[in-house]
Amino acid sequence: MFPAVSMAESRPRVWVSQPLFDDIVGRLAAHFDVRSTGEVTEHSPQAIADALRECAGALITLNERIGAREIAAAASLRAIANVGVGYNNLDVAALTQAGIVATNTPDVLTETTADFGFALLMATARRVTEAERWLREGQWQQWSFSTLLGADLHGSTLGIVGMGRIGQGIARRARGFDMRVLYHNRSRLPDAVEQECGARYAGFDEVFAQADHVVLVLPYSPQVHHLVDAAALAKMKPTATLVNIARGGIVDEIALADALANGRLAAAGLDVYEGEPAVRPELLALRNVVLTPHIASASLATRRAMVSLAVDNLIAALGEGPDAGNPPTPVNPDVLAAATIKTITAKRQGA
Ligand code: 8YV
Repeated sequence: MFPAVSMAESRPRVWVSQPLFDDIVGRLAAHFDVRSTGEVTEHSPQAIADALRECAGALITLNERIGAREIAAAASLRAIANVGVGYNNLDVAALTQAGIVATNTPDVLTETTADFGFALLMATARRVTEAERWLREGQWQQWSFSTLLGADLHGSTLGIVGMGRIGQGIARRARGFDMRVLYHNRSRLPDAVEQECGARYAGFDEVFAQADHVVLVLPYSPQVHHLVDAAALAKMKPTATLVNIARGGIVDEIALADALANGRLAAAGLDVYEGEPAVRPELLALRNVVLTPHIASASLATRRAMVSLAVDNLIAALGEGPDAGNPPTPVNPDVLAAATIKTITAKRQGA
């Protein structure tokens, strides 16, 4: 089922869950017996558990959810390298408890994702995709001076919820558009960073009430599930736009579709959905929502950089290569010391 890239049976086995970039993933073959899926595959939890059973490590994407059930029979599993900065597909507590290192791919995607957040914001506020559909449908003959009127970005107030690296990148871009930037975050940023971003800290309610455009860039956790619900949407100006490039579960999509359908919100731009790859029919039916298929980090250079970082992480987390024992971007660094000991022991025992 899994064609082997390398057949060196004595070496630790790793699983690559999806086709990524062969030339980059090929670096794993210098250290490991690599099993890869070969084609884009929707893996069931059982298939993931089966694939992990004999593995020391895995290179996976956001489409693979890995928790206690998937690792239960994976006695030799020591590292999971996620290709993505967000890692809500991983049960980090379960991995940590099992002494398995988890890694992600921050930084390399920051600017590309901020670019896309801005692109989606502009497309949403200025109704770009709706206008293209209108033109292709041959409606230009019906043009009037008030056709497809949108909202300005320049001079408006931008609200950013989640002011990590990507949120800060969006704020820096907003300066070029003379926008006033309010942000809400778990903690307030140092003054110097606020100044560099030209952003002012505000409460969640204030951001939602004052912003002409709100962009969501916060990490998903159960605590922020449906953070943007009917009550939050009701605080927004009816002329406002909402953009989500974080995770679908942060927004109550039914409440959003209702607000968009009933003129309580002007428009939304969504790159992420609660039931990906499914998109709710209520959203698909609306004209005033721009829908993209989770592509915020999808520039060629950045996707390659993400895979490269994930490969570096996996090699190092499994005790190989120049950074053996020190993967560049672990998400549960606490297990690293213990995992290093486990790796050395396993190596000594010839596992
Ligand atoms: C995805 C992302 O990784 O990094 C993240 O957290 O959401 C994206 O960069 C990418 O779209 C592949 O699913």
